[in-house]
Amino acid sequence: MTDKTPKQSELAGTDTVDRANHNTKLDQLEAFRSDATGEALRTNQGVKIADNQNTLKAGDRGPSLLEDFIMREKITHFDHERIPERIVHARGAAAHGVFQSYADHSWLTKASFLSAEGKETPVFTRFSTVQGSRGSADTVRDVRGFATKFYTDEGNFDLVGNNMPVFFIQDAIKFPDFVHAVKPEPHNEIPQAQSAHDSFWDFVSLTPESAHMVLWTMSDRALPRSYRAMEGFGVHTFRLINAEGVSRFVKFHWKPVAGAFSLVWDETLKIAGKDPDFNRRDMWESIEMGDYFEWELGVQVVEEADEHSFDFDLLDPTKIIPEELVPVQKLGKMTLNRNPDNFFAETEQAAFHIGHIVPGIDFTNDPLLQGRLFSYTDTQLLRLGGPNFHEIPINRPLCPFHNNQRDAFHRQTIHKGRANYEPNSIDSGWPKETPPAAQGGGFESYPERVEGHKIRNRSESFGDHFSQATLFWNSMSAPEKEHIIGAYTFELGKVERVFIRERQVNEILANIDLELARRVAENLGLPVPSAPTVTTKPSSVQSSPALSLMNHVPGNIKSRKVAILVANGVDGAAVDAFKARLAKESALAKIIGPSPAPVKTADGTMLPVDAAMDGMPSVMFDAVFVPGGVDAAAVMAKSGEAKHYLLEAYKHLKPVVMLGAARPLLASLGLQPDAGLLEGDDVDAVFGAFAQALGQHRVWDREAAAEAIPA
Ligand code: HDE
Repeated sequence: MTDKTPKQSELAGTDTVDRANHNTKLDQLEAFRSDATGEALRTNQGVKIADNQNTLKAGDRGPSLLEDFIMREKITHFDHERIPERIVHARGAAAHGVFQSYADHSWLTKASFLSAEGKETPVFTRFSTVQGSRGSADTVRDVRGFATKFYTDEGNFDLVGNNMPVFFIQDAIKFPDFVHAVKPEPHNEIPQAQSAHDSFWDFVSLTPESAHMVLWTMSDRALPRSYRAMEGFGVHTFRLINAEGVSRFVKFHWKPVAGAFSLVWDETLKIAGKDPDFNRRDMWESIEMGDYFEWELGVQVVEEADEHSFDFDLLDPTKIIPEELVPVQKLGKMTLNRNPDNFFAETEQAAFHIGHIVPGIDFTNDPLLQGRLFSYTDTQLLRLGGPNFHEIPINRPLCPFHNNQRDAFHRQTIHKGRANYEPNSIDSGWPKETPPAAQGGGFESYPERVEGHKIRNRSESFGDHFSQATLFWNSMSAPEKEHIIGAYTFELGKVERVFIRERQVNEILANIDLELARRVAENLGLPVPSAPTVTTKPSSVQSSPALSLMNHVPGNIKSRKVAILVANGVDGAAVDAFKARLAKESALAKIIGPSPAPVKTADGTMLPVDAAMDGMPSVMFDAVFVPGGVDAAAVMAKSGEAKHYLLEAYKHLKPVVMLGAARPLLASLGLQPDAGLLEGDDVDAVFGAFAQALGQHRVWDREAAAEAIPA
C-alpha cells in the first residue's frame, strides 16, 4: 500500500473520450490495476507460454501427461473461480465516482470529508436487489440496496442503505427468519427473485412490524426505472459529532438529481425476460456516454434534547422521520462517473460494512443497526476467504493504514518492522496511537451514558406498527394506490394457503387502511374485514408529499430514451429534426427498424438502424416516435409487430407521437386521446407537448383506458 493518497481531482470528471489518459493516471495511482496490452502470456509463476492451444500429450493422439503444469495451473485456477455469492443483495452493479462537499459542515460533524466547501472524496457505490441470486433479473419487485464506500482521508466510511427508508424487522435476531422466508422456498428453490410465495407472506402476516416496509415494497418504489432515479436512505438513526463533542441524531438521505420514478408492473415482467440486465446496462451505458448518475447527500438533523419529542422511537428502524417535520439538509453531491474495469475484482469483491465509520460519525442503539455491526465482517470472512479482505484493492482505504495485525490467508502486505506488538521499543513504538482531537485525531466513541438490566425485551416505544404505514398509504396519489392494490392482489394471489391470504388482509391490511383491505379482499374473493384488529394512534402527520413519487418527477426529459420507428420510405428530415430536438434536451434516441438492416428514406438516403423491433422492444424506452413518410407508414400499417410496439408503449403509459403520413396509423389503433398521444404535421408542432408529457415520466391519466389493451 502506498502512503500517497490519490488526488481525486486526478480521477474525477473523465469519460470515455479521455479513457486512455484516465487509465494511465489510474495505473500510476493504483499499481494493482493490470493492463496486459503488449505483454506476453505467462503462467502465474511468470513463465512465458509457447502454446495455449494444446495439452502436453504422448504423441499426437496419445494420452495427456500429468506433468503438464501449464494446463494443470490453468484448469485448477478456473475450477476455483467462483466465490459464494452474497447471502442477500447477491445481484448488483456498481460504479466509481466522487463525492463533493457543498460546504464546511463542521458545526455538525468533524468528519473531514465534510469539512470544506468543494472537498472531494472518491466513492464506490453498489446497487442491488435483495432476494434473487447473482444471475437473477434486475427489474423484479424488490428493495434495492444502495451501498456507498467513501474513501475518505481519515479511513473508509460505508453508508450501507436501501432505496426505502424503513426495514421489515426491528431486531437483528429476526433477520435470518425474515431472509429464509423471503428467499426461494427450501424444498424446491422456487420462486427466484420474488416475494410472491407462501413462506414470505406467512412470515410477514405473522410479523406486524413488517407492515410499513411491505407496503413500500408493494409500491412503485420497488420497480425503479433506473438506479439514477432512486432515492437512497441510511434507514437507521445515526449520530454526527462535531469537534466540541456535540452529538446530534441524523437520518441519511440520497436525493437523486434526475428525480425519482419507476416502471409499471407489466413492463417490469417483460423486461425481466427481454433484458434481465436492464438497470445494470442503463448505468453502464450512461456512464460510458458521459451521462453520469448524481445524488445529493442530505441529513435530517435532530438535536439530542429532542430525542423523545416524536410519536415514534428514533431507534425504531420501521419508522421514518416525516420530511414535513424535519427537512432534509443537503451536505454534498455524489457523481458516479467511472465504470469498474473488472466486475469480479471490484463489484463482486467489494465488502461494505455499516461498522466502517470515521471520526465524527457514530452509531445509535437501534437494535437492527447493532446486529448489523456483527454481521458484515462475519459474512466477508467466508465470502472473501479470511480476515484480509481489507487488502483487496477495492476495499483498501486510500489513506495509510498500519497496525500489528498479521498473517492469515492471502496476506499481501509485507511488513518491514521487527515488532508486531505494542508497546514496543524495537521499532521505536511505531505505529502509535493518535489521541482524539478536533480534526485528524484518533477515533473516539461518543460517550453515551448506558445502563440497564440484561433482558430480552422489545421497548414499548417500538409497539406501533401501523400508524406510519397508514401515513404512507394516505400520501399516495390515486394511481399509486391502484398499483399497491394490484401488487398485493398479485402477490397474495400466488399464495397457495388461503389462511395466509386471509391473515394478511384481516390482521395487516385492515390495520393500515380498511379501503385497501376491502379492495384486496374483493380481488381475492375473501370476506371483507369490517374493522381493524388493533387500535392505532394516528401519526401526527396526516400526509407526507415527500413519500409520493408523483412529487419527484423530473419535469425535464434529460437522459430519457426514445424509440424512433422507421421503415423504408421514412421521412428522413423528420427523423433528423426530432433527434436534434432530443439532443438539445440531452435525451437519447435509437432508430428502430423492421430488421437491423439500414432503411432507405423517402429522399433515397440510407439510414442506419440501431436495432430491430424485437431486439429493442418498446419496454426499453420511455417514449415512441413515428416520423411519417408515406411508404414507411404503409409498411407499418400492415405490420403486426409495429402495431404491437405502439400499443405496448401506450399500455405502459408512454408518450407516443405520430407525424405526417403516420397519423392515420394512430387513428387505426383506436386509442382514446390523451396528453401523451400526440400527432402533428412536423416536429415543431408536437415537440413541446411531447417534452411536457415525458417530463411527467408517464401519462398517469391513461391508466384506466390502457387496461383495455392486451398485455
Ligand atoms: Fe444488510 N447484509 N443486513 N441490510 N445489506 C448484507 O453483507 C444484515 C439491512 C444492505 O452491495 C450482507 O456483504 C443483517 C438493512 C445492503 O455489498 C450481510 C441485517 C439495510 C447490502 C447483511 C441487515 C441493509 C447488505 C450480505 C439485520 C438497509 C449489500 C452480503 C440486522 C439499511 C451491500 C454482505 C453490497 C448486505 C446482513 C439489514 C442493507 C449478510 C444481519 C436494515 C445494501 O452481512
